[in-house]
Amino acid sequence: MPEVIADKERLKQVVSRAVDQTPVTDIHTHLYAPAFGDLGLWGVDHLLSYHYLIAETMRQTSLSYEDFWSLDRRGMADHVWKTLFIDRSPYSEACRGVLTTLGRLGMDVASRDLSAYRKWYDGQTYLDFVDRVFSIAKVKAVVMTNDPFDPKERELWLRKEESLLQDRRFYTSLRIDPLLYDWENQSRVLREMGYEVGAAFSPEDRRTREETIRFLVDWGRRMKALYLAASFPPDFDYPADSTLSALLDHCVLEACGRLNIPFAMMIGVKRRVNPSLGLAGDRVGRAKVEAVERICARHPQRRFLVTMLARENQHELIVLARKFRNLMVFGCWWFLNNPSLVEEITAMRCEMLGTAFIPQHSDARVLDQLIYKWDHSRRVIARVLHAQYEALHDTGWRMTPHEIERDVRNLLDQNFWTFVKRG
Ligand code: FIX
Ligand code: ZN
Repeated sequence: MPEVIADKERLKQVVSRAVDQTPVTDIHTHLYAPAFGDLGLWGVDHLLSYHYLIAETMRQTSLSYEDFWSLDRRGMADHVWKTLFIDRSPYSEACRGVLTTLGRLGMDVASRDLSAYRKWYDGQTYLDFVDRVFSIAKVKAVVMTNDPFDPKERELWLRKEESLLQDRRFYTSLRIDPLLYDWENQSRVLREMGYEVGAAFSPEDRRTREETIRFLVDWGRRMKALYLAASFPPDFDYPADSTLSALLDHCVLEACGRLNIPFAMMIGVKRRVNPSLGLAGDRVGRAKVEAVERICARHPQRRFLVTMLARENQHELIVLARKFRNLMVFGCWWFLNNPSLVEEITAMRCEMLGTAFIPQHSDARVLDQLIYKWDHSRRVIARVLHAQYEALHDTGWRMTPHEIERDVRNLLDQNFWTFVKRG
């Protein structure tokens, strides 16, 4: 007879254990498999110079942007460390993340000894470190963000495609923002690669349309992409009288169909509000959920993985997901990846979508960040799920550990794979 959970103490134990131990598929990261060489970032200096921390540092320093950017990686890390960790208490989410990471790797964060942390990293080899991070974070697979418009990455794909795909923990996604937002320059890149596209995009131009699809399908196949992806500004509208809307209708979704993969839409980022901050210079804006409604309704055969950046969009997006089975809501993206907001959003999703969503992705840019991003998220997800199961228990319904483990496995891992493979 399988165990039936009789009391609340045991219930709490089972939920915490399931959320803590279940291996995760991290569906959106900016990490790279070791074969990508120095595109893959790791180590304490990269942890400290993460763009989330640069944004926080630049509010608290008298250093000019120019002087900050003229520092080398180590110099930036030193400056962030002094500004945010020594001269002030590092309780922001991004600061605490560095400490969770170093601590879980076995370093003594109470020592505040940055040179000791650097020395610890000097003793690591990257390949072993990848194993160590995946094992501590209990991440079984990550999806990379692969950009054929980045000349360095493109060159690697053209030269050594096979070896880039060898590490089975790193999956690929084909990121296409440059094509959607900078047709003028990127169409030139396509032509250089042998795709006969015009200098302006017009859906009436059959050759340009077909050649763009051919490019997307070729690269989707070359990369074995699990999905195509792009980010969208707050004012994204669909359908609209715009190149973006035409590209989506006539090329991107057609390519997704031919590749039989979903399209991931990350909506609500206004880029380069302060260009002096580099990657840290983007902000959030409330977007139109109607655009998502119309794209899901107009393309019932296509599948959409959607995350929205504004807190204000979360409730509407969840309601929309109840209407469209071709819409899978995922993650608490970027400025939402803070415990208070993850808790609120995850609770709403549980209440309205049951187990049919993907609670989180890490967006890690530095390999080591997998440790803290998943550690912090798991704690919140466990808290929220525990409240859900406790309320269920209060009705008189009784569960087995196996049932709870099944649900958690779906949330942290299988929902993504089922959605990707549904086609
Ligand atoms: O567009 C994206 O994929 C964003 O996640 C990034 O551009 C952003 O810089 C980031 O790292 C957020 O976590
Ligand atoms: Zn991202």
